[in-house]
Amino acid sequence: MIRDRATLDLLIQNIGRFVRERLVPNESLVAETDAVPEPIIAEMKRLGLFGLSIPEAYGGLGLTMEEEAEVAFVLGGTSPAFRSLIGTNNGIGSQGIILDGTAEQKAHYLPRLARGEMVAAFALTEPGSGSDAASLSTTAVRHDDHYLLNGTKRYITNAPEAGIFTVMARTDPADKSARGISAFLVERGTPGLSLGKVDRKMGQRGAHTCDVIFEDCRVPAEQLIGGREGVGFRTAMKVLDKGRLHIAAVCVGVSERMLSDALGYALERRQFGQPIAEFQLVQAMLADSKTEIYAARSMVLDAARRRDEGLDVATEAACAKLFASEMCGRVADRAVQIHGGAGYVSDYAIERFYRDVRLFRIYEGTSQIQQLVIARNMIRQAKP
Ligand code: COS
Repeated sequence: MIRDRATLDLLIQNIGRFVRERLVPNESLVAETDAVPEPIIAEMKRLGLFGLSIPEAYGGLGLTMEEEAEVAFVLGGTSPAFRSLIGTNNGIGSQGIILDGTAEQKAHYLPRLARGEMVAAFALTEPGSGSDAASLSTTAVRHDDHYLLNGTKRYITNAPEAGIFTVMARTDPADKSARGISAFLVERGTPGLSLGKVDRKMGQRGAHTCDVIFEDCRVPAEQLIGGREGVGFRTAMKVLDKGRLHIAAVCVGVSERMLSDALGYALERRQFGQPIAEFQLVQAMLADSKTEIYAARSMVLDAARRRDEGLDVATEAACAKLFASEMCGRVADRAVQIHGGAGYVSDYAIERFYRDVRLFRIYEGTSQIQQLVIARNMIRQAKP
């Protein structure tokens, strides 16, 4: 749902200009230094990028899913590390509070997240539990007015920057199923919370992940999301439904950028006396990429509109994430191929993008988990 086309177009124009003039020229610097420069973060805050999907009542822009998807297409036009910094505040870091938080939790955290004063992270994955998220073993044991958390969370995006963590932990040790899991808001600086060393990743330098370790971490009982035990896994799954759609939209944007770079190179690079864009085998790669991007874009927008209508889009979000992230990998591969030897050296952005986009097929649910979600939902619906 687009609430007001003219307002959205203005926002998209502003963000598009910011991407072209400020982010694209700084891509190499971010990759070299493994950090987004402070002045750029300040500009992101001023543009409202940390609060795109946080409701207006809490100081965010309150974008609908369709509007957010259109913005993500534009943000995808540059290194995914920039998007990653604002991604958790708009997505998996804040959505648990937005969807299931108490009025007090919303009022306390959302305005700060919207302003970018605080970064939020989502702590579900553990050393022993990734795709099988419901098997997590971090515990949260109630003692009077607080819980004691123990366990380790792994590969947590933005953990080094985060001021608040949405943490899924088992409150009922006797219940090994998803129903024994609850979600907590744990602030950085809480005694017993520590961070591991920053992971050295294949790509997306400038975006950081690390372990988050809880050792008798004392969390006040009012930090239980929604004040209810046993519903934390459902909260996490609902958060991921939205997150998967967002990632699918980002995949479309990044694919458009890679294709644009590949087309630019194909028009410039001459072999056998003419630009390589004139060769039909190169044209096939360009055309297949264009077609697949268009398909993914259409899927994302359709799923986003359905979500805005209040429909359950668990299946459609998984379809969009699966198709868009796999498509993005194919486009990256073709774009490197079109660049030839130049695509394998770091003078061209495509070498970096090729590594950066590999993550899209893995995080917020691997492609295989998306397949599993889609097929399971089909089977469930087909049963009488
Ligand atoms: N929305 C709301 N509730 C949901 C849901 C959704 N999309 N998906 C599942 N649930 C609920 C189920 O209804 C069930 O609730 P009840 O116990 O009340 O019936 C509960 O959650 C457990 O669901 P299910 O039985 O399907 O859980 P499984 O352990 O079998 O598997 C998968 C769930 C595999 C889909 C889940 O573990 C998953 O998504 N794994 C990937 C995790 C991931 O994406 N990690 C990335 C890290 S974050 S970057």
